[in-house]
Amino acid sequence: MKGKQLQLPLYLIASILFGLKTYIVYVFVFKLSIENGLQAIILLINPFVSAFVFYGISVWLKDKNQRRFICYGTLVGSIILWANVMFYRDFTDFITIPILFQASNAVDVGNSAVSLVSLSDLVLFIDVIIIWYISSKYKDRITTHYARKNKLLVVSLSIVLLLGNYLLAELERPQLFQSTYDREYLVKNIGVYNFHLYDIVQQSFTTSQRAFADGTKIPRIKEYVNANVKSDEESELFGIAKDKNLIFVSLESFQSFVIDNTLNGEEVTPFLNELKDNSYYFENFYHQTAQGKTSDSEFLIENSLYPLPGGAVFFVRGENEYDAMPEILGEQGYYSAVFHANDSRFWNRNVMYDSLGYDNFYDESAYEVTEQNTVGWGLKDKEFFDQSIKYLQSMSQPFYSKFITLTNHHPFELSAEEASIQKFNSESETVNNYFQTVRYTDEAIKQFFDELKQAGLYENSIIVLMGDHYGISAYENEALGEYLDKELTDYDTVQLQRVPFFIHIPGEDGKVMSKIAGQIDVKPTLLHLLGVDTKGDINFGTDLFSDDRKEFIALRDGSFVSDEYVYTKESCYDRDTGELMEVDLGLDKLSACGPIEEKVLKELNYSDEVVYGNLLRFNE
Ligand code: GP9
Ligand code: MN
Repeated sequence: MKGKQLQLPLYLIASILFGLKTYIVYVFVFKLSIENGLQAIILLINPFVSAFVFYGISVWLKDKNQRRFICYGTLVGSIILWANVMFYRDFTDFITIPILFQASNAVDVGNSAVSLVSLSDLVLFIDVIIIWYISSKYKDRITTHYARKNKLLVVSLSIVLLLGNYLLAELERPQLFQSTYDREYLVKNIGVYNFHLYDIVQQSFTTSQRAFADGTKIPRIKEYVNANVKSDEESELFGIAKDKNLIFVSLESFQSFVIDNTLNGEEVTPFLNELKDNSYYFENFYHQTAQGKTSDSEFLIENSLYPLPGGAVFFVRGENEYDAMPEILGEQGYYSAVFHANDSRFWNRNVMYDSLGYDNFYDESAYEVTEQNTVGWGLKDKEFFDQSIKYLQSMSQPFYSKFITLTNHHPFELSAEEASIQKFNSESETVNNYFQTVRYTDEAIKQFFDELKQAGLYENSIIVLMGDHYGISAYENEALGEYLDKELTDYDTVQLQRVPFFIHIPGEDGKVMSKIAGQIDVKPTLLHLLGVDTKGDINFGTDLFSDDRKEFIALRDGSFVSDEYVYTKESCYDRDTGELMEVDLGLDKLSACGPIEEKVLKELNYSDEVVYGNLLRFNE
C-alpha cells in the first residue's frame, strides 16, 4: 500500500483515541453512575466533544507545529487524566486548583498516592505512544492540510458540539453550575477537562470575592443562623464541665462501622466499646469534610463553619479572621495547644493555628522520632501519647489540648508484631489492613487514658474523641461490602460517613445519643459544656444536648441526612430502610428531599460567603 492512499487527519485520530480513553476511565475508574438515558448519552459524548474542541485548535497551525501541538497536547492531557486517576483512588474526588497549590503537602500525599500507582496505569498512555509513533513514522499517511483548509468548519463544529453538550447537561441538571457542590456531577456532565477549566474560573471568582467583601452581609447571615440554627434554650448540661481541661483527640480515618463490630469473632475496638458505657456516644455523627481531610475536620470543630467545596480551607483561607475555640477559650483563661507529630507546615497548620488562636503547637520537632518508633506517616500513636504526657503535665490549667493521631492512615501499615488482630481477607489491601491499625489506635487510646490517670490529669478533664473522616473510600465499596455482608449502595456510602464521637466526662454516666449530629455541632456543644455562651457567634451547628436542633446534617458535597431521609447523588432514600424514595426531578423539586435540599444549599452558601469573603473580620 502506498502512503498516499491513506490520508487521515491526525487531529481526528487523536480526538477519537483520547475521547475513547477518557470514556473508559469514566466508566471503569471513576465508575460514574448513570441514572438515565440522557446521562448515558452525555457521559458518552462529552469526552469526544472536549477532545475534538481541544485538538481542533491545532488546525490553525502549519504541518510541523500542528503535529507538535497534537503530540504534546496528548501527552499533557494524559498526564492530567492520570493524575486524576491516582488522586481518585485515595480521595474518590477530582483534583482542584487549590489542591495543586498545596505544595507542602505534595510529598506526603504523593507518598500515599505512589502506593496507589500501578503498572496498569501505563495503559493510560497508549494513545500517546500511537500518536507520537504515527506522527513521526507515517508523516505521509496523515494529513494536516485537510484540517487547515477546513478551519471554519472545525471551529463551527467545535462551537456547536460544546453548546450541544452544555444544553444537554442543562436539560439533565438545570442550573448545573449554581446549585451543586458535587464534583462528580460536574465531571459527569461537562467532562473532567472542562471541569478543570471551570475550576480555574471559579477560583479566580472566589479570590475577588474577598477583595470586594464588606460587612453588609453579616446581618443577613446572623439572621439566618439565629432563626434556623441556634437553639433557644440552654441544655441541662450547660456548664457541667466548667473550668475543666478539655482534651480533644482526633482519630485518624476512624469510621463508626468498626465500633461494636467484630472480625473473626473478635471485637475490633474493645476499649472504645467499653468506653461507650460511661460516655456520651453519638452513633449517628457524620464527618463533613471535603478535600482538606483532617484539616477540614479541625476547621469544622474549631469554627462551626463548613470547610470549602474545593481545596483545603487551611490553605485557601489560612490567614482569615476567625472566632475559633482556642481564642474563645483563651478569653476564659484557658491555655491552648495542639499535639501532632508531623511537619508543622503540613496542611499549612503553622499558619492556620495562629489564625485560630492557639498558644502552642507541639509538632514533629517536639518528639523523638526514630526509625523504630515510626510507621506509615510518622510517629506511632502509642509513642505519640507517651511522649506527649510530659508536655501536658507542664501546661498551665485549665487547658484546651488537641491531639491528632496518625497511625490509622491510609495505607494502614503496621508491623506483624504490633498487630493484635488478624487482617481481613479480600481483594483490597486497604480494607484488609484497616482493622489492624484501627485496633492499634484503640489500644493507644486506652494507654492514653491510663497515662492521664497516672499523671493526675484525668479527673479534672473532659475527654473528647472524634473520627476525622472516612478511611475506606467509596472506591473500596466492594471489599468493604464483603466485610459488612451487603452490597453497598450510594445510601450506604453516606451512612458510612459516620465517625465515632465520644464525650467522656469523668464521674458522669453518659449514654448513647441517637439523633443525627455532625462535626459542625462540636464547637457549640463543647463550649456549652464548659459553660461558655455562644449567643453572638456565627455558628452553623447546634449544641447536641439541646432539644431544639436543626433538621439536617449537610455533607460537603450537598448530600444530607435528616431524621427521615438520606439524600445523595440526586436520590432520596428512606433513612431507616435505605429504600429509594424517588429520583429527584431537579427543576420542580418534587422529591421528598427537595425542600430540605434547598435549605442545605442555602446554608452551605452562607458559610462559604463567610469564609471566602473573610467576613468574620467585620463581626464584633
Ligand atoms: C497528617 C494528617 C493526616 O498531618 O493531617 O492526613 P490527612 O488525613 O489529612 O490526609
Ligand atoms: Mn485524616
